[in-house]
Amino acid sequence: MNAMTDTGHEAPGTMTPLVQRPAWEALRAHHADIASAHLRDLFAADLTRGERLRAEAVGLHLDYSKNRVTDETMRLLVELAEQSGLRSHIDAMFAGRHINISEDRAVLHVALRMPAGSSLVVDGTDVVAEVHQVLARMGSFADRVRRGEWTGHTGKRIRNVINVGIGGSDLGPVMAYEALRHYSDRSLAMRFVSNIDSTDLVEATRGLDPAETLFIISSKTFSTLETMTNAHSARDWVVRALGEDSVASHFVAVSTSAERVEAFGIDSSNMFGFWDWVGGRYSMDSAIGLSTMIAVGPERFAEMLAGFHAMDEHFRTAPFGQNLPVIMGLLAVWYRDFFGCQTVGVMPYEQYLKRFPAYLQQLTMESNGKHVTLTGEPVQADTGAVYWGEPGTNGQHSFYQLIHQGTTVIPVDLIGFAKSLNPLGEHHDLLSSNVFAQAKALAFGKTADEVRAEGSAEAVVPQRVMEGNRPTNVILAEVLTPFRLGTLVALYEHSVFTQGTVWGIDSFDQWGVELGKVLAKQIAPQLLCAEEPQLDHDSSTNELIRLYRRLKDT
Ligand code: G6Q
Repeated sequence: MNAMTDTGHEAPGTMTPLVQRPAWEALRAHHADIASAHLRDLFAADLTRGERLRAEAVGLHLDYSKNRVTDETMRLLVELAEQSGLRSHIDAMFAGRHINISEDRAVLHVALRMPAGSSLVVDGTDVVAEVHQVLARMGSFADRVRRGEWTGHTGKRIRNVINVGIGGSDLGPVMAYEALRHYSDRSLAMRFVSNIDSTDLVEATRGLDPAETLFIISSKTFSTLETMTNAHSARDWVVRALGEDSVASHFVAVSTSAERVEAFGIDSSNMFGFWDWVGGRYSMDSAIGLSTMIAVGPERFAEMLAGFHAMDEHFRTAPFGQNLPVIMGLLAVWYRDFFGCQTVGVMPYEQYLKRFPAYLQQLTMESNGKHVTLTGEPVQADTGAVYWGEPGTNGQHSFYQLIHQGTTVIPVDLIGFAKSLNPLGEHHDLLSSNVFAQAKALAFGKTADEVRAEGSAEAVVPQRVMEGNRPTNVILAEVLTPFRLGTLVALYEHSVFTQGTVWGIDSFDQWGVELGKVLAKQIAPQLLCAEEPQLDHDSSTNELIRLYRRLKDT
């Protein structure tokens, strides 16, 4: 038994290095055996494979039979999870230990969705009680806006709500708003401003009446350059039209810093707080979700939280071999490290999930794009893959060609629903037929003999052959609801956690984004100043700055 620290991690130096874990070594040997096995043969040799290699939890069905695995692979992957301390790491997260080592913080997004009345005491404080106090304040505020009781400075009803935030304070709110648009109050226009590019704010406010517009300034730190620049410009836009004392009626804040919120001019009674144990990319179900709650109402928001919590409980308690996030996380490790796959495609066959891939990019890549372990050693295997995707069927008419016939293997998650929220003729069955068709085509392809049997000219047989053996997960559920969205996001959150635990990295810091920010702060004055600045960057950066200054002065 390895020694544990109070962070819930194996004590530094006591965890067997990744590549020396017996399961890793066994997987390496096993991979050599099955790497060339074709899904056609695996299915032909095992008629119940498609009935067996599947799992279900809280209404999400995962068919992972079209992956390049056997029962033995799955057994070894589960062993790898065990030998990587996944069980104790899960327990440590749920107990509020400081598993975000490099920032010395607890990682408790799971507390954001614990039901009222439950309790999680961290450092002497019941965080669940605090969460529900904030939820109650958000709920009454959201209701007042939705009922027209919260009015603007001139007494007009609020018709437009603009969330100003970036990264974790934007991608979750945008994704959730789009995903739950069906359930939203259509009399409210919801918009989102993130980019420091002024076009974003200018286009978002174009044609709007400031007297009917409410800004939610969403920033954990309330110091992020993009958000604060946009917030000040938004404030100017309101004040120009309605006067200085209109700010209180048109601005609310979501932040952990009451001091900075007040310095901006927003009364702290109009601030909704959260805590440093909520990472930005894990914050859509904290007060950062205020725009979501205004759009769909507190009851729907609570349903979404219940979905998150249901998946949390599944992840916390289910045996690894039947645990959806664990299975998906382990498969991700299998492809990344043993097949060398560099990217993963996520294709929702649900138009409302059009921003889900963009949301997942941050969740997966900011979390697991790490090069050292928790103890600062170079990580011994490749970490986080590039996640990307588009809704189906659109992607089929653009980039799927490369997935089918390119020279690189791209594992794909296909997400489908049995019911449409907007049934119209045969649309939905036609859409869904593509989910199953793509999974089948990717797995089984088309052999040269099959191409010839179709009467193809011999000269183009090679072009028309589809190799197949392209892995997919098919995730299927009944219909997209707030509850379902919660389960889906939590599925990927915990898959990321599983991968990060195997790699022994800190999935909850993001030091890699700092350097660029610091350099931009140094360069900005050199672009803004009237006099030609003294430049001491590398010759390329110097030249680019000079060129930019010349071009902007022409
Ligand atoms: C997420 C990151 C990052 C963060 C943004 C916005 O995990 O920390 O994307 O969410 O930089 O930060 P603020 O909310 O502090 O403005």
